[in-house]
Amino acid sequence: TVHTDTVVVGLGAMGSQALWQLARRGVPAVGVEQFAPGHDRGSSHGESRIIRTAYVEGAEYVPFVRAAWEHWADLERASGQDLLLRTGTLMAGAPGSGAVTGALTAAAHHGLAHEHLSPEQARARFPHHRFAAGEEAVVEEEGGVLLPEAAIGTAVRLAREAGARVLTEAPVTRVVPDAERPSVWVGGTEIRARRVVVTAGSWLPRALPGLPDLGIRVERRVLGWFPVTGDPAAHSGGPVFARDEADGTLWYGFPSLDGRTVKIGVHAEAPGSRFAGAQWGEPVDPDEGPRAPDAEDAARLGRLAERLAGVGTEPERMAACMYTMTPDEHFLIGHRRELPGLVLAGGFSGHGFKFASAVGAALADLAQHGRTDLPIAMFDPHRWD
Ligand code: PYC
Repeated sequence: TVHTDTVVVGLGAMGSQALWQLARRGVPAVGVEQFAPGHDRGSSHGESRIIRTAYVEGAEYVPFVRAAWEHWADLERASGQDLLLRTGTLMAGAPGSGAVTGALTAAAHHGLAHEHLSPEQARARFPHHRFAAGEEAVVEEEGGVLLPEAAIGTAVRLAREAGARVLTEAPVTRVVPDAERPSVWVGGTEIRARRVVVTAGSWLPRALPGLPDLGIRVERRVLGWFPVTGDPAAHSGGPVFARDEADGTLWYGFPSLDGRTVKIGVHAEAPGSRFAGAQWGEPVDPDEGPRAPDAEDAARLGRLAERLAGVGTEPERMAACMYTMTPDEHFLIGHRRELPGLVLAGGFSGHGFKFASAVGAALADLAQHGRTDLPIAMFDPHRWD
């Protein structure tokens, strides 16, 4: 039996940050990862993630995303690595669409610097986007691209350097809740701790059989990299973007990071589309992983690539990943009374990565002190009681 203060189960986006936060505070900690940190079998691969501030999913996220910006800067300072490219954000859609009104509402509530562009202004400012008639835009400077694999690798490296023990290729076979001495089993080895943080991504319900059914659902998503055929400067210099189509499709993309390709993906399919599945997207068993991208995915994404100018419509490559959805698409961070001694974070519903730096700090606070000053009340895992 190994003894430590805190075990972190899962070293993806959230767990890697939690482990670093614990280790830098001098807390003896062990991180356990079933694959290798930065792997491509979960929800934290694909080279780029968006960070934005005028939060479309709810103005109440803004204080937390501000904390995340600070913690990302802290990780960059501590590591000497560039992990966040500041590009600004473009949100576009019809007047009254979710992306436009959500961004405007968040900006108004929190006094965020932004511009609201008419369709003519949007066209003139972003000629590398083909907007539909009437599509307007909200632009904010506080947006950018996070590098997920580098962020995870860096946090794990710093955690190790600060004294954390890291077990990789180490599937957890059991997590045993206990108010005083919870434990984690890795094969035949028991790791006993004061607290266990469970950040198992799409595997969260599987890792915690005692967790009641909260309606968590794992879904497939596909990303595509499309060749830049026009002016590479237009696609390299632009902001990250989210576009809300008239049929309800919400898709997103990045400026070119390699000068040759742009990455795009669909966040939410139009309700009722054959891609949307019964309720949301196509369900996935996390142990099997999402189906590999196919010709239908290429055609689906290619139709969106047509809405960019100077970009080919055949993807150079694609990747599949998983979203772990909660019924309200808000996160789960905190305690569950059926799981004493455990702190959990999950259900990031396809928009969590940008918060990982602040989630890590909140999890370290919860593991150490049972509470945090970070604004996570809306993510209470008991909110549906
Ligand atoms: O939260 O910005 C976001 C995002 C982009 C793609 C998926 N989620």
